Amino acid sequence: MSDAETLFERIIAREIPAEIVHETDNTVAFRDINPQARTHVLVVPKKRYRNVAELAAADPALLGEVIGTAAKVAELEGISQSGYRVVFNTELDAGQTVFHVHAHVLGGEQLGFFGR
Ligand code: D5M
Repeated sequence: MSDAETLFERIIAREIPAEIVHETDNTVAFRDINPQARTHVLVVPKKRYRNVAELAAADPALLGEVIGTAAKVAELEGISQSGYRVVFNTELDAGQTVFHVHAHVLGGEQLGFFGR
């Protein structure tokens, strides 16, 4: 990939601190620095793809692992029964700011509707 590195590679490499809540061979989950819900965790594949579309096209099994890690995080956070949302912001209109694909896992309270 020719794009510049993002800070998530540095979190994965433990070069900058983050509160890591779960890790598998291929994914890392850590708390969002600017939480938008009581529980807000990001799940990233260790291998970098720019966005979820690139990940889905290149490695659907790894996308499955990211979703599986999101579900595991929900269990660990105690929100798998009360409910949670998994979001992939994709490119600029969706507000993607870090171009290393990541799933937002949001929950721990009633979430508002979103769109505009
Ligand atoms: O989401 C990018 C998310 O990344 C955004 O919710 C803030 C979060 N972020 C940014 N820097 C950090 C660090 N250092 N630790 C943890 N979380 C961080 P996007 O979907 O691209 O808008």
